[in-house]
Amino acid sequence: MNTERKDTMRLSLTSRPRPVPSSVGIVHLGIGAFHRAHQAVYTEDAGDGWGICGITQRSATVVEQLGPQDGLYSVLERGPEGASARIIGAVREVLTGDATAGRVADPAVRIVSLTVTEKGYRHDPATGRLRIDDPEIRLDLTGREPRTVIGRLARGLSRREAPVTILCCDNLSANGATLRGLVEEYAERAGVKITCETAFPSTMVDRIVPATTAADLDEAERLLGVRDHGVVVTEPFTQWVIEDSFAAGRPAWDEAGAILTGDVAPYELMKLRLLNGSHSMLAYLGSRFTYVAEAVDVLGDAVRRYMDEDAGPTLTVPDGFDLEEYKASLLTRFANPALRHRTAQIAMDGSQKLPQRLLGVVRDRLAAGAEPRWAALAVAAWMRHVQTAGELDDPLAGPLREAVSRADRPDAVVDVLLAVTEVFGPDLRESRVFRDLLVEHLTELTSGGSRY
Ligand code: CS2
Repeated sequence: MNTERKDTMRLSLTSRPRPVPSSVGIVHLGIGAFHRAHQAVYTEDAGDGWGICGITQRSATVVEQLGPQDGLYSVLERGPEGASARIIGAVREVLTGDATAGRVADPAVRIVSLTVTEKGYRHDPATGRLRIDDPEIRLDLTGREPRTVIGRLARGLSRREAPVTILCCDNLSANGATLRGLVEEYAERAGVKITCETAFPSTMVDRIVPATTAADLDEAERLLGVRDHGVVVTEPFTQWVIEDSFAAGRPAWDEAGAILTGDVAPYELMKLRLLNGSHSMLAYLGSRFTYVAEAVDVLGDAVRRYMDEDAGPTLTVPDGFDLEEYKASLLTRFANPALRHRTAQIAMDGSQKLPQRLLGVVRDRLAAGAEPRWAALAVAAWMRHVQTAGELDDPLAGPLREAVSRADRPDAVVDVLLAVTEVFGPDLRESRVFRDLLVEHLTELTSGGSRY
């Protein structure tokens, strides 16, 4: 970033008018902390002048934080050896969701990227298909000005002619193809025609980004000498694997360390099942701990066995990739004591996360005639969480709570939850092996007799 923009930040974040965005080639939907600590940093490091217009789909806080700072913010990296901070200038504009369709239609925009979290897609997590019974999707389909991400995206695409790449950066299986399917299904149902050329490459994104705390704001101020209201905090590690299939060019993200490849699937499966699967296991089995680093200290062995015995055998390892070293590095990353990543942050939205993190592992192991003992332990811990969490933060909280209210004994809880097909599909409740493992684990977790 040039010195002049950095000085703008020092000048603070006062009330200078925002410069007219001249080089916005990327519109990003969902400009939360993850995007700012990940794709925006790669875009900055690519150094070839692409700017980002960030659009928040939910809270307007980020507009209040970054608007007066000309889009500038700092990334605070916390490693075991200490912290460092840098200012990022790739974000040129920050807008609220109602601007989405207009900006997606803008011919100067060549990439529309997304981090809207799993539930932001309003899809059925087990099948990846659009939930047409979702109340907001239903309303969008009545022809109102769309308010869902998919509705807004489809509306914007239908208004453009120039080619564009839609780049999904959320933790979903086959995220590019899944997003294409959702947009096409929506467009068909809404009677909207999309005629521009589009590409939907898949990506694997990885960087742990806990919610920013007051202590992080203070630490960044100490390091930078300026108060930044938009600090994001993260670990030193970062990884981005992108399918190299773009309709209208891209930044030189490879120059910034991203891996551009023909096939993202092996990386994606590895990351979803090993990192995210272990994360969810730690969050539910370790819900008595506030932070992941504390949970992994006690539950590291169980996580390791999940990786070695259940997830590992289901993976195709990319050529030249060292799986043992990857698994070990995950445990080291989770144990980073400086990161203060809350287990509760990961426990959110379990219904949307379980299928691609744990249930694919379960299916593959069952098909191979094996018992997915550790994956089942993680799923049973989620069931216990559904039963006992004071407030269940999940888009399916209503049906899940209603289901467990009809059951008391562990075997009954397992049966009512396995019947939630949005999560388990129609097939998993048919597996005697899986059901028995769940009942065994949930019985132990309920009686307090579990080693975990
Ligand atoms: C986490 C992820 O909150 C969660 O569910 O598992 O956000 C995780 O930290 C990232 O995917 C790491 O790349």
